[in-house]
Amino acid sequence: MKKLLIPVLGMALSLPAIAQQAPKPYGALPSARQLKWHDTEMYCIVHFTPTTFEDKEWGYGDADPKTFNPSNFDAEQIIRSAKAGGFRGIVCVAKHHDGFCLWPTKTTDYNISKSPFRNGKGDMVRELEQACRKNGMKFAVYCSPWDRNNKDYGTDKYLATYQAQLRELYTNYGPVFMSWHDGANGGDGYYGGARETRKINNLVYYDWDNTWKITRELAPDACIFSDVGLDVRWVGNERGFANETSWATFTPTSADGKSKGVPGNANDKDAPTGTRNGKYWIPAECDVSLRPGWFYHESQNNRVKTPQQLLDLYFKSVGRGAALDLGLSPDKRGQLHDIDVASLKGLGDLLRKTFGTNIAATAQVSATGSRGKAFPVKNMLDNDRKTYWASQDEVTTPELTIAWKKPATFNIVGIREAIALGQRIDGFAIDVWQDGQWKEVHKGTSVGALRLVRLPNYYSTEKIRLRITDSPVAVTVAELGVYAEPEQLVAPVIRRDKDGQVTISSPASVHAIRYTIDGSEPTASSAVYTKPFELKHPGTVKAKAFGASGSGATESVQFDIPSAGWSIDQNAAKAIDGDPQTVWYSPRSGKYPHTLTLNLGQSTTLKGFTFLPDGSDHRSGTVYGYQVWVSEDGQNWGDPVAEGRFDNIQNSPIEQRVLFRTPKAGKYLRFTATEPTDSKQTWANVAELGVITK
Ligand code: FUL
Ligand code: CA
Repeated sequence: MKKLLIPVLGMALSLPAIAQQAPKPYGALPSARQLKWHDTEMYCIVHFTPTTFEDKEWGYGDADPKTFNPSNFDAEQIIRSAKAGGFRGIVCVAKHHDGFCLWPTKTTDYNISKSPFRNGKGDMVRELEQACRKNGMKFAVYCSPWDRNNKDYGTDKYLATYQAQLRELYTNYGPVFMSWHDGANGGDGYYGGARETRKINNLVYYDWDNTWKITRELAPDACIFSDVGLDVRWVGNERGFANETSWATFTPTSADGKSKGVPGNANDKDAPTGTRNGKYWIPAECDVSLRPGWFYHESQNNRVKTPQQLLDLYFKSVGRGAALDLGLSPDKRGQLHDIDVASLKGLGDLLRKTFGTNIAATAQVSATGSRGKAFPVKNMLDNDRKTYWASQDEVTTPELTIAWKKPATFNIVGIREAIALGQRIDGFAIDVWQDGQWKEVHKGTSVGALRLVRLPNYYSTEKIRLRITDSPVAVTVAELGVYAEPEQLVAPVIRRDKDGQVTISSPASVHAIRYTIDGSEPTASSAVYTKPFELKHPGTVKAKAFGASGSGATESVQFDIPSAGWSIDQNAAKAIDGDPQTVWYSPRSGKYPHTLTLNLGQSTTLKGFTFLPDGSDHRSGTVYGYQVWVSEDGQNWGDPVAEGRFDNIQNSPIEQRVLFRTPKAGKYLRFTATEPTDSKQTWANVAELGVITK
């Protein structure tokens, strides 16, 4: 099928019909090296340096090289685990901010030859590179510009060292598919014993124009990654997703928009979306770690992302035309922990089961406004991104219909544009044929390299329609996919807002969610959830996913009175808005204790209180010790009604329910955080504060 392009071009020359010619390219276009990068889609970045042995995230640059002593480093174990997860490449952190080089560099003594690893004869960059080549994985390098060990950091001399390090890496370990340039820059460090803070002007210090000339010269196939490209942009967060609308084109600038952007000083806030009709083709990479940190910490073994969480990130990165760069953290042995290995394998299995069969391939596909025989609909179903269907020049809102003889069940639609001709589509809609008519089930925007639409429900239907609703020029579709994700009967998520509206959703597509509000277990005859409902009094909502193959785990949430009509001091509205995702943080400069006073609007007999901490990976200032008082007038508080510690809240940041010694009536509740789980974090966070009346 790859040969198809050649006869197409031949025909275009021999036939007079203009319709047989390829559509004219539109806007900024990808280079050949970027097209190859788009094919890669998912890769991993590996952090393993003396910092691992210090249990830190940012080494200071003063660790003794002798501490870098993995007991059983195994590059193959790392690479094969990544491959089992469906990943196609590895970015090797050859030098992190601590300055320690994992290869025997000539540029500094602070390198692997001074460590006990392989008796000072080791080269970890080489071992990872060879394991990649052997296993058919692409290889790339990360070399931190910021170097907290180098005594010359901040001077021109260091720039020459950094450039020499890049030369060594490109020359000795190439070809590399990416060169990864971190924006983190300047600050305190060891700096050869100076132990001081060094600041650089990141707009000029690294002379990026000339530094990247070295990349182009010695690693012509490498996509340069940084906050500003040149080839691939940082998505602007380390949470692993692009915006739902995410353009591959981008116009980078400095943070203030006044000059040319550089790594560490760029318009990162625009990066999740990119720039429609931007100056350059600079698609996004979404970097996120498998664990909370980029480095291994034993204390985070229970916070490894699950296969389902990773699949969700896949949809929000790769499925939005970007790439997923997942951080892997070898432990002190120099291998991935069993939990990490299992999670990767779990993701790979889910991806294979979901995308292994394109249901559209067995369908009758038809299109309106087709360009002609040289761009047939079958080009969308040949699993080849270079061949494509196209519309006539004047047809900018074509429709594609996918029809089966017997109803097919699906929950995912995938669309790829022929991106070599630019990003063209501005909007699209998906319709499903139901009860003798079309029903719109989704509306979308950008497509580009890939748009995966994961619908909240499965549909069984004889036909689906993809309508392109907006495009400035003729449309191209390189691939069209319809898939059914293996049903994952995961527990639903139950939320109630401050006014008492209950919403139930499922993290994965489901056939139906059934629920109860009387505390009983949901069964196949319980009510099907279709839209939010009201629950203004205390009660327990239980919900469960029901599918073709049985039912999943029950989620149960006990609600008390809703927080409508409550008020709180310290600008802490986020602590009583009913939304666990919004979190009040006390000022970082503050000190314990931290106190919040809640006004319930009317006197109520209180039996206890509930406390929810920030549950995100980026949480800090988790409250450990507390005291609570109740008062009628907000003046006279008496003795505390509860005091103690939230056990294990650091590792398990779930809702805490505490009953008072004896119930007490009052209009006001005062919550005092008396100590944090980590004494260095002198601030407090509160995601939700509530009361128990029942
Ligand atoms: C960040 C660095 O500061 C982290 O330590 C990590 O290397 C990540 C991939 O990039 O900016
Ligand atoms: Ca194709």
